[in-house]
Amino acid sequence: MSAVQQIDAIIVGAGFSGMYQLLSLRDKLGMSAKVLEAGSGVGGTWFWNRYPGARCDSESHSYMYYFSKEMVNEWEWTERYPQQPEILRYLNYVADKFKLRPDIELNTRMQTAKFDEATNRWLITTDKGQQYSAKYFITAVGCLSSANLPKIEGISDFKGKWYHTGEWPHEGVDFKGKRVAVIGTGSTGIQAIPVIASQAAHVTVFQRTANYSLPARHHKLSGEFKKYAKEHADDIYEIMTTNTNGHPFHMQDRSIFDVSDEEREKIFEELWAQGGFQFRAAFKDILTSQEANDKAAEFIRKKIREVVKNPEVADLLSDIDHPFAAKRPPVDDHYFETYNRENVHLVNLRKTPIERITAKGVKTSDQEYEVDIIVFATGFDALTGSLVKMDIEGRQHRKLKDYWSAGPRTYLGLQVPGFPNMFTITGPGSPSVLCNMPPAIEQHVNWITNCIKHMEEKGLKVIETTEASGDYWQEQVNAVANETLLPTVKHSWYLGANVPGKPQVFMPYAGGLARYTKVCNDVTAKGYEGFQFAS
Ligand code: NA7
Repeated sequence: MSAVQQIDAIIVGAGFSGMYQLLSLRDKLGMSAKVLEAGSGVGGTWFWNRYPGARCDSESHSYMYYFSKEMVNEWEWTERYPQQPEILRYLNYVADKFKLRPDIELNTRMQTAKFDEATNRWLITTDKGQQYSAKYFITAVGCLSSANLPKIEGISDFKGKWYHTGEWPHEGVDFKGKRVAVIGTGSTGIQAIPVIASQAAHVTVFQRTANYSLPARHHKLSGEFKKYAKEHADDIYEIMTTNTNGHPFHMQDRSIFDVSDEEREKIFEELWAQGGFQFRAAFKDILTSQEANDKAAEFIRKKIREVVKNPEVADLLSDIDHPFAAKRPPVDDHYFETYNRENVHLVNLRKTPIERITAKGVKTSDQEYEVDIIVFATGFDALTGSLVKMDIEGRQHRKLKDYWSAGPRTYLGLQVPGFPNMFTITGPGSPSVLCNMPPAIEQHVNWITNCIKHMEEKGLKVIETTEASGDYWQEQVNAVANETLLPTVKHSWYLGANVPGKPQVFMPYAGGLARYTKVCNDVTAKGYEGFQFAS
């Protein structure tokens, strides 16, 4: 162990949130701060998720920071939806442009973080033997960063290779001539399957829950669009930060029943041809009224049946058991078309569940599928997984993982009762995964930075939230979720249902980014209502 280094803030994670937090504390407030990052490079989610077809479902001109006009003007995206390598290049460009690297410790995993009640400081240790004493401890670990590998019996017996999409090998995987099993048809599986099918000899897709998906209609960005996005950056950002999901378009202010059947069909057709999440934003009640949702869902099912030539396969793909967009809706590049390929076979796990992995492949209740490679596109221990995996101890030796054993409890998704001076960027209870992440991250980092500025100016030593604030916010999170169809899906990762044994609590704040931002601003205006300070 090396000597304890005194520092103002330790930040864990060098993705979108950790890098902007570092920049904000260091360059705006002139404080000392360090980022601890387990990976060998910056990028967070985009450093680890390198599976074939990995892209963002937000449009590129909205999937970026907006805090620097110079950067918005300088950086140039090439495609409508950015691919993983391009996003990683962007984040590396940001690290270089703002000279962040000297304050980022790569290949360094935070081991323990303990709040010392005598000094009101966090003692943080790393796997490299470093020790830091920091006034502020900020988690920037991402919402979808803890891979969920299902406990299917026999994985260690498998003689071929297997991979989880969220921990993809940097050298890539050669699928040429290989028989591949893909388990999982969430956003990741839906992105990866068409690309793997175009390379492999054969792909068997194991589907447990059929999924809606919207076509992306990817294309290279025209010079005209790039110019438009730069010239209208302020307007675009204004739209992104004043709507529900942080995307660069507003939800239409009309009910699905305000228009005739013919008109609705025409609107859906146009948006289907245009591609992307604009489809979801076509009517304001798609996610709040089951009857409205049924109309959108039926349109998508019809589209699946139009695209997929084999009627049995089309039935399987369109037999969807939940409302549209009540689970995270994927955006795809020729996903349903892929089932028209001769080298792709779909297995219905609802009828024939996986029994085990064998030496040769995947055994379901009715047959063994022999494969060379298994791809687990089985998602993440979302929102809380990465936080409870870390050894974080607050007041009176309260461990975060114990405190959250019945589900996450936060105030505004920003602080946890009993964990003073600790902030959680896009933590559970904030809009996070229900939102385009960069504007949600900027809002959180700006709020935290302003709060710290306030503390430093006033000479305050401690900020902490209370149990009462945690209870209050939990009620708010549940109340806004219950305004939507989101909690009606019992097998969703929004509720933690994808990880066996995880408490099932609706975790993100479903009230939308604009409404949430107003709540945070009101809290500040009322002298940080719900928080307590000590000097
Ligand atoms: P998701 O959306 O959690 O999808 C995981 C998929 O894996 C989903 O189809 C699951 O079926 C399936 N799954 C999980 N465990 C199993 C087992 N044991 N057997 C069979 N199938 C299984 O994760 P993604 O990575 O696709 O997307 C996560 C987010 O990343 C995404 O929403 C974007 O925000 C980016 P299920 O639906 O649970 O029946």
